[in-house]
Amino acid sequence: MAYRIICKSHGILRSGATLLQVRYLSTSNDRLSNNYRAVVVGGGAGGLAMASILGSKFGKAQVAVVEPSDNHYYQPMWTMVGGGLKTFGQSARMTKDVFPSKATWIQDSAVGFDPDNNTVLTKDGKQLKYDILVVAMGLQLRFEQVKGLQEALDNDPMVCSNYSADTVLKTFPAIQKLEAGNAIFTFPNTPIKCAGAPQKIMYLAEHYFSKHGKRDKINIIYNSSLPVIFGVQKYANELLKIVEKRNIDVNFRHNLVEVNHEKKEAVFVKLDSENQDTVNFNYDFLHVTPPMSPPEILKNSPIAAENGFLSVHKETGQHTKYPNVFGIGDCTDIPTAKTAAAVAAQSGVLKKTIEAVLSGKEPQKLYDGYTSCPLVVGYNKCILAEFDFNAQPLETFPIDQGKQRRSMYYLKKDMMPEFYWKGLIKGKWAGPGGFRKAFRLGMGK
Ligand code: FAD
Ligand code: UQ1
Repeated sequence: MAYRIICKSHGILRSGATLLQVRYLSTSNDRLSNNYRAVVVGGGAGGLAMASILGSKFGKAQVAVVEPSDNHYYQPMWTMVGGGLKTFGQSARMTKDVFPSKATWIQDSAVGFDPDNNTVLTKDGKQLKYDILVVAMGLQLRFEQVKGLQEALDNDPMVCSNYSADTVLKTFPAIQKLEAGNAIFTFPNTPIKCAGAPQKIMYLAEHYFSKHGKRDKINIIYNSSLPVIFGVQKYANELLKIVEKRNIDVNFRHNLVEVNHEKKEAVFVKLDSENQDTVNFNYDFLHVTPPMSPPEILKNSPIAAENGFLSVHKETGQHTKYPNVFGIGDCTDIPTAKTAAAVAAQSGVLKKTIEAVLSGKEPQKLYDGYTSCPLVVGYNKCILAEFDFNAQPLETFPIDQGKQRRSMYYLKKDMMPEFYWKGLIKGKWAGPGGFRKAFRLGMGK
């Protein structure tokens, strides 16, 4: 045996986190028996950020990342790919090229969690033992939950979705091809990542149709399961003005349940109707945001909350029951909007949580729910929404971010990819909190 972790719970702290006592019996390591100081499940935005941080902390080959995919995607760019502003290639890197040098890539999928024995099981039959576990598995796309949708995506060039690597390349050709009729954009009845993205592509499409002289022949329809256009009042007010001015039909509490591509029909349940009535829309173009869920493997595990997401303390990222388990990003039950911007802020907090917990101290740095959604509303305008757990604006810049601005558009289009590739996934970008404080000269939030 290389080393053993003694893991005991020592009560609940003010922050809600649980103290952990970790005592290494030996620090020599035995890779053959798959023992690691840290195992990270998922090598997306949060997984690579934490693997970089933990790799630097624990040293070479002490941190394993379980990630099945050959490719790593900067998903926020898919809005721009769908709008014809970036190529798909610009959003992708080979996993091996972005993987932290001090971590070990296990190209495999996690299929089970045994937190009582500090073990992750993989599809290839490995049993990975850890001192600490970081879960960063993201969300699972559930195209199959909409009847006929996968078939429509496979067969109808006018049905597209920015949400997956397999479908995002359909979006811009479909926007270009549409000459007249109904262009429908949907928002599902589940939590999703980047809750602004279903409408960002709509504004880009609307702008494209206008620029190409076909806007007056196209009806733009936004059918959302939500009762509001956006969850933060300040930005919702501006978006409502935009949809009105640009003559976009918005139908709230409309949930897509079926697509019949042969009839060019999309079926929606009216969620507020007494008998869950359905209504059919003919489409000529359909951009679908699919339902999403926590990954099945996580949902059915002892580390999941009742709703299937990883159960963590929202301010520290530490698991609510297993003190040596931590979570980051979309797969957690942290009650904020699921974005890469949130992952950035969470990575800074989780680094401090893990350091505190490993040294038997109370975590001091607490997450405020910071998240951000750059609401691209056209080919040169963006509203940079930034907010906290209470859906209150938490803006970085000393200007009114409720307004559409060209500067925020270029921040989103040209600067954010750099923040992601060179900062976030290297564990060096913990969000704009420092800038915010500097702009406020240390006053307030
Ligand atoms: P992910 O980055 O999705 O990574 C999860 C990883 O886990 C994946 O690599 C996956 O392969 C792996 N995994 C899954 N199951 C297993 C398993 N069983 N075993 C091992 N590994 C597994 N965010 C913003 O901040 N700003 C934006 O403008 C923005 N726009 C967006 C637009 C679109 C169209 C999309 C799709 C997303 C957008 N986002 C945006 C959201 C952002 O991309 C996500 O919130 C972010 O990637 C979440 O990071 P994560 O690490 O939690 O999950
Ligand atoms: C951010 O930090 C981030 O992560 C890299 C994003 O993901 C792409 C974002 O979209 C945004 C807006 C932020 C926040 C950063 C600033 C400078 C406001």
